[in-house]
Amino acid sequence: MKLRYSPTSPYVRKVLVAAIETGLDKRIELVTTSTADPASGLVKDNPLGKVPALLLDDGSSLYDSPVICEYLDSLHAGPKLIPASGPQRWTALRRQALADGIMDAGVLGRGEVLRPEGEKSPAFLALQRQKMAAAADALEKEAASFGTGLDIGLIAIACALGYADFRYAADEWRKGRPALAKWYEGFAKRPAMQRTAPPAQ
Ligand SMILES: N[C@@H](CCC(=O)N[C@@H](CS)C(=O)NCC(=O)O)C(=O)O
Repeated sequence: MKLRYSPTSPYVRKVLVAAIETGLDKRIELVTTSTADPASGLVKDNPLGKVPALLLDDGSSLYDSPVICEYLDSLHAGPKLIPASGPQRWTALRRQALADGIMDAGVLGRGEVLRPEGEKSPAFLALQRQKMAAAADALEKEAASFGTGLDIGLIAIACALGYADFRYAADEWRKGRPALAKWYEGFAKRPAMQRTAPPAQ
């Protein structure tokens, strides 16, 4: 398998952490892809022109990150990252959706920051930061129940918070969210998180 990859994408990081945690990373070749470069051929693998996209050995491809994570989870015999049924399944998937929403807002906000002067919308950026803060507040309320577990929801949350550190350090998401900060401190020590940290800026 080949993974269309960018070292700064939080969605790619989620896929990589899932792959490492399930021992599948050795079967995945990383293909560094610039989404801004039409010559990369990305749209042939994902018409939306986004990473991650997973190229399967039969020539087909999968996207987006929740679909890729579910596919990877079907390939191994160990403990599943996506519980098969029951409340645990819906909690894990809801948490993944919330964390992916933090990534969505963060990536949209980042796009706004990079716009040329005169085209920036401070109100749009403020709205995205507000969404990130509201989602982090919701996570703080349930962080005490995260424990030392591992599932797709917790992986996604850690990657979203890692992205907040990477691109929105000035927002200091830990302030006023001690339970979330404590949980993240432990989770971020996992080798899979350490190996996939975004590059220093
Ligand atoms: N919902 C998608 C989001 C993927 C996404 O937005 N990736 C960004 C990189 S962080 C991207 O490729 N952006 C390029 C673009 O939107 O043209 C997923 O979960 O995989």
